Amino acid sequence: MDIFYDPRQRAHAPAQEMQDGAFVPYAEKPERLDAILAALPASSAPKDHGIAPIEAVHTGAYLDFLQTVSAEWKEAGRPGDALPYVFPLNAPFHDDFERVEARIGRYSYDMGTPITPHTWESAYWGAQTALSALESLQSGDTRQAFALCRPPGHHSGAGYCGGYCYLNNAAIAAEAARTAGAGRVAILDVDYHHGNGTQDIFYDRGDVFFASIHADPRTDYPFYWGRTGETGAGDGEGATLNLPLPIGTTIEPYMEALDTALAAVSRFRPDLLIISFGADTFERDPISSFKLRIEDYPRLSQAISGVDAPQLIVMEGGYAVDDLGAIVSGFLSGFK
Ligand code: Q9C
Ligand code: ZN
Repeated sequence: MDIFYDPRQRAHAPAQEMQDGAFVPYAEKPERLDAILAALPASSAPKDHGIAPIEAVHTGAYLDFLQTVSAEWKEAGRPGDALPYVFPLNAPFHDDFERVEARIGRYSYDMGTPITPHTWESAYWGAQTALSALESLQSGDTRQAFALCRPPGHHSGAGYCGGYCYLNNAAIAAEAARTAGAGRVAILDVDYHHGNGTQDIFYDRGDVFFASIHADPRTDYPFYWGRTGETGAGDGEGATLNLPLPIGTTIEPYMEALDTALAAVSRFRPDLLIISFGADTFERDPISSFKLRIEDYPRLSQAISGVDAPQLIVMEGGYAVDDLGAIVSGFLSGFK
């Protein structure tokens, strides 16, 4: 399997996030990459595919914000990483703010996604990592490729960051594949958390199928997306499938949900399958509550391998740093 990684993804290192009423150390840290890399064979550096494939998914105003808000925060004399505290919710959206606080709330939905002077650089190379892994599949000699992306992407929508995510790597790869001629792309999201950004981006499109297995949003982040009743809209009606599972879920019920998701993916007959892979379904993940074990991960990938399409694996979450190497290498080992 071809593996892609760029060390510039390490530069983004926020100090802390707001959680449950207190600032806590940032869980999505660069050491995650070191732990995964140490368990894998050699990787390739990505090529620079430029900004166009990123602009095909994210709005110009949001991309401008991501590249400038950290400097604006510093110029305003604010301490630490840029972090919002006020959000517009149902207010009218404007772009002419004279306060950095207003601008950052406009493009965020939580207080867990700080922006540092290096966030853009890391997120940019994360997207290029996904695009380069896609390119290796397009050359046709391999059936799977792994993009070791960081920061993760699946909570980021066309015009917002959230949930440690800034650029939606899986969506950027899906859109690039469509542009390059793939008629139908399926995205299977097996991170612990619902992939709300990916769902949002493709919600009204019938050419990109989105299936997600995740913690029930009634009990878990991101809370406001991921119910079974969200099935797509317009041309996309029926092209979104949400399979929420309860706290404490073990491998057997997880496999049942996975079989349901894979049957739907196969019925869609995709030309490409993108897997948003989170290692945070692991039993000792520090912020999550499923009960998958190290030895369960090859079972997931063996089942996913049965889908008749080239497969691009994109790294999302997973925070049990000491176990990440074994989880990811186990997951990759099950692909056939
Ligand atoms: N007490 C990803 O896995 N904070 N993002 C949750 C839990 C946000 C996770 C706090 C979690 C975002 C890519
Ligand atoms: Zn997650």
